[in-house]
Parts: sequence; C-alpha cells; structure tokens
Amino acid sequence: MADTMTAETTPPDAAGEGALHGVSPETALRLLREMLLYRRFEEKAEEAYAIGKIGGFCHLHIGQEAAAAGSILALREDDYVISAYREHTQALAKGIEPSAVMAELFGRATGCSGGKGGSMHLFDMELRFMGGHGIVGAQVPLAAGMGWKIRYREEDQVVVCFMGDAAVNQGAFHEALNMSAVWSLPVIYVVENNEYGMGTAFSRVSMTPISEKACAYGIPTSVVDGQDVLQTWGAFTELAAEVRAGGGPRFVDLRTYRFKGHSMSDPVSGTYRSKEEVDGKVKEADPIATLRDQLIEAGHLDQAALEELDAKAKEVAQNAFDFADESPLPDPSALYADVYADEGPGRIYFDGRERSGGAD
Ligand SMILES: Cc1ncc(C[n+]2csc(CCOP(=O)(O)OP(=O)(O)O)c2C)c(N)n1
Ligand SMILES: [Mg+2]
Repeated sequence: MADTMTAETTPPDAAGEGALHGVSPETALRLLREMLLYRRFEEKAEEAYAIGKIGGFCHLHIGQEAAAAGSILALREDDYVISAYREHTQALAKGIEPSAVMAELFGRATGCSGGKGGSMHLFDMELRFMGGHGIVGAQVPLAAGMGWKIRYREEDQVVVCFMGDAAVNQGAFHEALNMSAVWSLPVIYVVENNEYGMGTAFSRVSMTPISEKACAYGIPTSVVDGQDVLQTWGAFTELAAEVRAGGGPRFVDLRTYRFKGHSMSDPVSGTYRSKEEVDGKVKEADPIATLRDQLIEAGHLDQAALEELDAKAKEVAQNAFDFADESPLPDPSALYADVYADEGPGRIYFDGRERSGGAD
C-alpha cells in the first residue's frame, strides 16, 4: 500500500461533511484506523508466510478491507458474524486481539483457536465470531441456524454471514436462503463479490448476476460499493436496523476486488486475470486510499496524522508477529480436546450457555 502514505489530493479545504456521505468524522477516522491495521497486519502475515513462520493455507483479504470494517463496525457487539476462510480482517473487526489472530496463523497455543485451526478457522465464541469455514458455502446454513436460535429465544441480535461469490452456486446456499425467508430469520447474507472463485471468473459459472440470486426467495437485495467503506458502513447500519426490527433476512451484493492471489500459493495475476486489470484496481479502488482522500477533502486528516495512524498500525502488527513467534506450540495433549462439543459436564452451547444435561 505504498500509495496510502502519499496524499495526492489537495490539502484540507471547505468540501465539508458531504465528502463523508453523512458519516461522522469520528466514525470515519475509526474506520481508517481499522483498515490500516488490517492492511499492515496482513502484510506482516504475508511476510511471516514467506519466511516459513506460517504454513498451510493462508488467504489474504488485502483490497477487501472495507467489506469487513464497513459491515462489522456498524453492528452491535453482541451480534454474530460467521464467515468463510478469507476471514482474518473480519476476526479483527469483531474484536479478536491481533496477537491471538497472528498466533493462530502461526499455529501456536496462544492463538484464538488454540493453534489447532489456523488461518481458515479463527473463532471466538465470547466475541461471537463463529468462524472461519473452509468448505465453500458451509457457513451459510449455519448462519440460518444461528438466526433461528435468535428468533426462538426472542432475542434481537443480528447475524452477518459472509461468503465468496463462488458460494452462491452451492446447494446449501439456496436451501438456507429459502428457509431464512420462510422463517423470517435475522440474517444478513453478504456476498463479497470479488469477481473470481480461485482462478474462475464468476461470469463463466453463472448465467445471472449475484444481485439476482436471492430474488427467488423474496429476500430484499442491496448492491453496495464494497471499496467505499463509508457507503458500506451506511448501508449496513440501515440493514442491521431493519433486520433487528423484525424485517427478516437481507442479501448484499458487496462489490469488491482481491488485490492478492487467491492464497499465498497463487500468483497475484495469472492466466485468469491480467496484470493490467489488477494494477488498475489497486490504483483506482484501494479502499484505504479512497477513505484517506475523503477524510482529507473533508478537512479531518492531514499527512502527519495519517503517518501517525499508519505507524501505530505497523507497531501493532509487529507486536502481534513477535507475540506469535515467541508463543509455544500446542501441547500434544491438546490434540483430542475441542473435537466434539458434547464432552460431558461443562459442555456449552455456541452462545456460551452451559448445558443442563440430558438428551436434547
Ligand atoms: C465445497 C468446496 N468445493 C471446492 C473447494 C475449493 N475451493 C476453495 S476456495 C474456492 C473458491 C471460492 O471462491 P469465492 O467463494 O469466490 O471466495 P474468494 O476466494 O473469492 O474469497 C474453491 C473452489 C472448497 N473449499 N469447498
Ligand atoms: Mg470470489
């Protein structure tokens, strides 16, 4: 993100709050801080992977940070988030400590899943971050189940379920959306539409666009510019309120783009997309640079403040790296723990309630 540190726009002027799409300067600055952290955190993870500190799968979210910040920061703390495998930044947005996320990527005992989940299985029940799922589309029916629990108990939380564009061609997606609509479940289904599933362009695997996928189930759909965090935050603030008020499920076609390869083992561009295409998106649609420019235009940010925020983000990422690097591997005795939820006394439901026992 070399570009982020060099403001190309004119200095603060009288453009005013219009440039912030009605979002308060405090919220906009918070969104900037968050996205800078995500970017610097993942750059550090990329570095750690390159020197062999992280192994296995690792899917970076670089370029898609606004999708995490703009949606999750618009929620209440007790709302639920569930996601696919490209979920590092969503876990950070939900409040998992950067050190616990990095340690999980390193496979260390101090990681948020005890070092046994890794990059694709970040989890924190207390913070209501329900994973981290590696099977494409697997989290979608789980989100419906969580929504059903909320309705059954007459609670008022919202579930946000992220998925990639490839998930909409899975059968589970359609079954879950159908039942969510029938039962009016409080779930916002969000497709992070980055145009590709691994090396396959979405247009090659579907005759209809993402935005039409929920129509058959009568679920209201929003198309949102996922590279503009202020617009994303505004859209999710409204959607969460509608769902919380009993409006039933919502569907979001969140338009975004991944700046890196599908995973750490894939090149940034390749036979499926050109270098020109990627470079163009990085230049035109970097969500951090976009917000930086909006804040500068509205007179709430200058170069010195930006550099200070960025330095802080780098420091947090470095501290997370150091913490992970110094942490122990899980003890072999932990191998059989956490395999089944039903492990006798003390077993708990996903929302933290302790089971009373008996068959249910
Ligand atoms: C059921 C299933 N089929 C295939 C795979 C292999 N696979 C892993 S990621 C992926 C592409 C998913 O793309 P998308 O949903 O668009 O998410 P993105 O990687 O763009 O975030 C595939 C096919 C899988 N994990 N699960
Ligand atoms: Mg995709």
